[in-house]
Amino acid sequence: MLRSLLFLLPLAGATTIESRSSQECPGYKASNIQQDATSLTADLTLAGAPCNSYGTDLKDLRLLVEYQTDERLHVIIYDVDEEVYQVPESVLPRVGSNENSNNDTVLGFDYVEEPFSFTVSKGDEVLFDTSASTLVFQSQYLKLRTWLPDDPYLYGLGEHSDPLRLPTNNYTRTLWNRDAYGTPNHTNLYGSHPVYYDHRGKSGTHGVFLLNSNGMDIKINKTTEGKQYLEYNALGGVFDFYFFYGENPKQASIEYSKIVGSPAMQSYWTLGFHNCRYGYRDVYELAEVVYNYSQANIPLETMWTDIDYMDKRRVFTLDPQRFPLEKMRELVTYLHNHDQHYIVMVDPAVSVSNNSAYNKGLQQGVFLHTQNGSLYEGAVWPGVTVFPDWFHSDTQDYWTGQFDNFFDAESGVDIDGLWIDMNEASNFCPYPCTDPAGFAISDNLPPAAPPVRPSSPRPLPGFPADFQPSSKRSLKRAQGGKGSKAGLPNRNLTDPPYTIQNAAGVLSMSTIQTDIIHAGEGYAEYDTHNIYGTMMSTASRLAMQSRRPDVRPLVITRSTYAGAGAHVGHWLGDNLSDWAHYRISIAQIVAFASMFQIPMVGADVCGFGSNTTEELCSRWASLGAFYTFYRDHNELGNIPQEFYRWPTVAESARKAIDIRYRLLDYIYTSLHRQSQTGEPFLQPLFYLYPEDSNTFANDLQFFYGDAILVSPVTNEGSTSVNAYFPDDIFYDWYTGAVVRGHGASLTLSNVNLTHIPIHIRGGNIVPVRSSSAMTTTEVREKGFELIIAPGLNGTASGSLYLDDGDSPEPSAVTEIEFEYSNGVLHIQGEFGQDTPATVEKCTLLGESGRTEVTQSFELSGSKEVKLK
Ligand code: MIG
Repeated sequence: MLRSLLFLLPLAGATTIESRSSQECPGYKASNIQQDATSLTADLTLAGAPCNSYGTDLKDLRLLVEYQTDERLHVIIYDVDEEVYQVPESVLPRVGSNENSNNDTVLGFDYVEEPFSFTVSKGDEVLFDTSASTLVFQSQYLKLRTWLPDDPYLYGLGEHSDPLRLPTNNYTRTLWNRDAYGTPNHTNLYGSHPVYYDHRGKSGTHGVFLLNSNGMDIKINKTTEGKQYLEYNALGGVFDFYFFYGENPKQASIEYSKIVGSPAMQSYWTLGFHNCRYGYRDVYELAEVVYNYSQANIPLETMWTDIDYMDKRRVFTLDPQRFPLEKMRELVTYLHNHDQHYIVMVDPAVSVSNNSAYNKGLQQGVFLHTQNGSLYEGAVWPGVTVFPDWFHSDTQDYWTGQFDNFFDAESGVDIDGLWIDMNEASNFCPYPCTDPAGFAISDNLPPAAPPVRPSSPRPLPGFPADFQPSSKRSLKRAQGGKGSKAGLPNRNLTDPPYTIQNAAGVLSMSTIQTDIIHAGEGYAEYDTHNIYGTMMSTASRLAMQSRRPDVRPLVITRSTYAGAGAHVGHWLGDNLSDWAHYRISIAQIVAFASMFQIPMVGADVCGFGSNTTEELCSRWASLGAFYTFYRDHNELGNIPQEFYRWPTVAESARKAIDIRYRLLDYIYTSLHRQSQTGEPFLQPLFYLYPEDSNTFANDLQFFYGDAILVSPVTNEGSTSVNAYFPDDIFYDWYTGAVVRGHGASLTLSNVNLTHIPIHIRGGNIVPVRSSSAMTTTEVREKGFELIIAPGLNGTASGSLYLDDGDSPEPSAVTEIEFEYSNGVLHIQGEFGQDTPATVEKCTLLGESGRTEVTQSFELSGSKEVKLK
């Protein structure tokens, strides 16, 4: 069926360059249309004189449309010669039509031959309609505009710090990965996720993923006539669209996971509380912090160290005075003996003064070179640096070798997880970087280490003698000093004619120069900039796997691209210790976890930059307990903010960690499910109430799995929160009191600084551990309590997944389904583990209060338990 409704809008009053170009460009004409049951192909030929507005118009294109599954349509428009860059399959493996279509295709594709445009619809409803402008496909510019309904509910297009529901007026999302200190809104941040979700209430939710890694501006705006549109303006690549449909937003997220891959499953311990700070002076200070947490009775699962541990900030080195190997090994052994963990940072850039890592890399030829054949040098923390070329066939070997050596369990720093930073990549030497050595960054160095440790440190009971005040240091401390798919030819790879709104300035500013050509196929950095961080992520994950094949590698990265969640988790980078960043972290974590499929995600708790306050840090300590990745991290130079520094913060953390740790198996079960099916764990409110429009823009509350509603206080000085409760039944986590939601906000008051309101959503059974503990290892030894929260219809269900917590492919697993109705709890599933878990108590919530049924039984087989 051809759509006949096609007209070019008169661009009255439009004076911007891109409008002029779209008016002048001829568009394409479709011919040679071939169609079979599941696909359509056509030739697209430039329909007039080239306009060459931002590069050269390509004359001959191909269209391929594939009905890949009932819910997914793939539409790709590419150059006949296939010279134009496409995201390599090694970075994002493509899905095909591997699922059987029942010929029940939900999404329809229609087109107009000339000027070519297409629509994607569901029944009578048009979801995407490119007749909004002429298609432009040039050597350095792609443009496509779709009409949207008025006042659309759009989400996604990360990474950003804007509201969860995207603005619809005069809004530009720039995707160009950037070291974005302070994560300012309306700018490009660390990662690129060119996928948006369009939620249409009852009619469901669809997503549009543009599989393109080039820099781009996506504009959401209205024409002068008030017609709503979304417009892509990309600097290259092809139009490679995946349209996917879900009956609800949750289902749409699941569909997206089928395209970019479902997320990596993390080890159980990674869900514990993590502490970090940039600026820890030496290994003794690390020990002090570990000790202080335990003295304050705040469970610290993992201690982290920033670039401070490095010798002059060179990767794969240790500062011999402040973080000497022997002491580091003692600290790590201490942590491991106490079921605690250790993580350090690694940056991609390698210092030219880093003898071993630099020379080895030179030998293997794995660093980036400029087009004239010289090594490409930039400046990062250690001064002049070179950058690994992840496309070089020996880079994995090089990277794995560095890890094997430096992080060797027997002779090196035996880390349990990895933190990777600066991988946008970040470069302190502004473009054009002609004198990297001139970028002295000594101003940023932490206070110099004292030549010897302060004379009267207090004893740290339980730590090795080396960490005690009177001990003779076993190690001599040095004295003094401080430590040929290159894409189309003839492109301007540093200063393309079309300008995206990169907040850093020109494309190459503060990053790797974009005219660099990579090894191997010869990809240009211009095209692959946005995947640099994800390639480092994958290489680092493989390196971690190689040194410890028996465990799931935890890698937390700053820069991401679509699909990164299959390999890594993400923290939100350099936020600030202010209320705005506290609030926006909610929108950011739910977007990453549900819409981008990177469920292991969190913001720096208490804020990274600038000084936090006791009040903010108290609130944040409890909000952060409901991120999936829960880490306190703070920038050098600001007041320390470990949770034990203030009584209220410590109390808030203890209370929230207690809840989180009791919920660990609920979290683990849900994350396991997401890793298998893509069903999101962290979710915005509208994911569970997709027909309640009051929830569509709510980004100050969220669901922690299907069962838990989190409603933090979000304003400074306030002790109350206006929390929205959909038309459903909820139960106060702390008291069990029923809150019958009526699709309206309720004021929850007297929320003191150490309290965070959470509610169980009716209809759920939540397995919790009977009590918390100081480590996740200890938590795993506790019995269970089943909290049964009947829904409005009186029934409830839930599940529990258990394995060894660590193995990449656990052999013995238990997977249980719980159902509750009419006073009876039904338990069934697979009970593969040797030692069955024990339920110690069932708690039934209801109008008449909490009924506790103390009854101990093993989860060893199907059974029914009478509760009334
Ligand atoms: O240019 O390693 O986002 O978490 O503490 C700053 C020092 C480099 C940025 C990271 C931050 C980290 C800091 N890094």
